[in-house]
This record gives sequence, C-alpha cells and structure tokens, in this order.
Amino acid sequence: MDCIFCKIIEGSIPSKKVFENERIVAFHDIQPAAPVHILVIPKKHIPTMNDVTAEDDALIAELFAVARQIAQEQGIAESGYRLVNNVGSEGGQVVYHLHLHVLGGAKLKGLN
Ligand code: D5M
Repeated sequence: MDCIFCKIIEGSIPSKKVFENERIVAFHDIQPAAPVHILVIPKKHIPTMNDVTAEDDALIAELFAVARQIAQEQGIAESGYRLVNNVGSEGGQVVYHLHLHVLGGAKLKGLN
C-alpha cells in the first residue's frame, strides 16, 4: 500500500517513535508546528475520520488515551496542549491515514 504512515509502522521509513503497542504508534512530526508535535496513529489503515465505524470505537478511545499519556510524558499536560485531526482536503489533511496531532510547549494561536 502506498501510504507513508503504513511504511512508518512497518519500519521501511524511519521515524522518531515515542510510543508503540499492538494497535497504535506515536512519533515526532517531521515538520513540527509547535515545540512539541507528535502524531498518534492507529496501525489499522483508516484513511480519515469519515471512514471510522462503530467497530473502531475502542481503537479511537485508545488513540485519545495514548495522546493523553504522551502529553504527560512530554511535560505539556498541565500547561495545556491541542489535539488536532484534519479531515479531508478542506480540513487540511495531507496524509490519508488517520492521525491525531499532539501540539504543545507554547501558547498556541488560532481556532479559539
Ligand atoms: O498532517 C500530516 C502530517 O504528517 C504533517 O504535519 C507532516 C507529517 N509527516 C509527513 N511525513 C512524515 C514523516 N515521514 N514522518 C513524520 N511526520 C510526517 P495532516 O493532518 O495530514 O495535514
């Protein structure tokens, strides 16, 4: 499959991983938009949030749990951070493999 995040999961493209279990991987974004910018992705290839089904409920809950754990580990939980999921072209999605951006480490602008 021609998916850059699937290649990161299988290890054929390098990444700076900060978390991995049987279902989820997290790694540093290659183009950081904040001092802390980590992507949390399911190993299951789900293109966008529009493709999530009820059968993925536990996986999506775990995605958020891992994001919360990473925020703690990165030291941004107390000061605050942002979780972002871009959906489709007008939502700014570039990589069509579901991912949560964990952004923090500075006062973030916009969207509020
Ligand atoms: O975000 C896609 C994000 O994926 C964007 O912030 C860059 C990041 N990206 C792209 N290629 C890589 C690799 N190889 N390693 C790490 N991060 C990467 P989107 O929400 O789709 O706009």
